[in-house]
Amino acid sequence: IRSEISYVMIKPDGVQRGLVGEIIGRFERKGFKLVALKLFQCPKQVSGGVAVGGGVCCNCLDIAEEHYKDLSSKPFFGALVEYILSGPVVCMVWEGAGVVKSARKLIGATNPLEAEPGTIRGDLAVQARGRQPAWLCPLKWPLVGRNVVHGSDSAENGERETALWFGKDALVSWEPALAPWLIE
Ligand code: DAT
Ligand code: MG
Repeated sequence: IRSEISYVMIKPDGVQRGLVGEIIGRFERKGFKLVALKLFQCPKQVSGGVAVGGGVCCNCLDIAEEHYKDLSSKPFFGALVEYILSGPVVCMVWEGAGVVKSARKLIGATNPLEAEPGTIRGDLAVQARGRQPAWLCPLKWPLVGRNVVHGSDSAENGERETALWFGKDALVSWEPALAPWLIE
């Protein structure tokens, strides 16, 4: 039986800004165990040379919508799902007792302007409130979407999101050599 897992994803803004190493490094230094990792890009859906469905492949759309299903009634849901598929993301799974809550603390508050210094969002992001490109925010909703990283909000969602992005049995089982120096 394995301990708790958190699904952590570096969003397109984090990848584009070259923050992948910085973000992975924070979880690594903390001492959690990396059990899955991939760079993922939604394949563009093209029919007859023309992008269909906003150019986003149906399967990825299902994954992204399922990932954020708790927010499906929000006015920014469409923009959020579109954004998360707009470029490469880094998907990872971190394991350890208490990892879900701890990862959320490392990540910081949803709105980067409110996130404490020392957290990923607090140190590395500002909120995208204000004028947005129309494709990103047709409703002129104040976005907090460019907050560089996602982390599961419960152990159940850690399992659910991991299955969603990685499928079953994707986790690597290994014993870090440093384990006895991290956990008594
Ligand atoms: P978190 O990512 O901190 O778990 P969440 O699950 O409430 O936050 O929301 C998921 C993402 O949706 C969040 O990272 C950015 C976007 N979002 C949340 N609230 C928003 C809002 N009021 N306007 C625009 N985007 C929002
Ligand atoms: Mg969330």
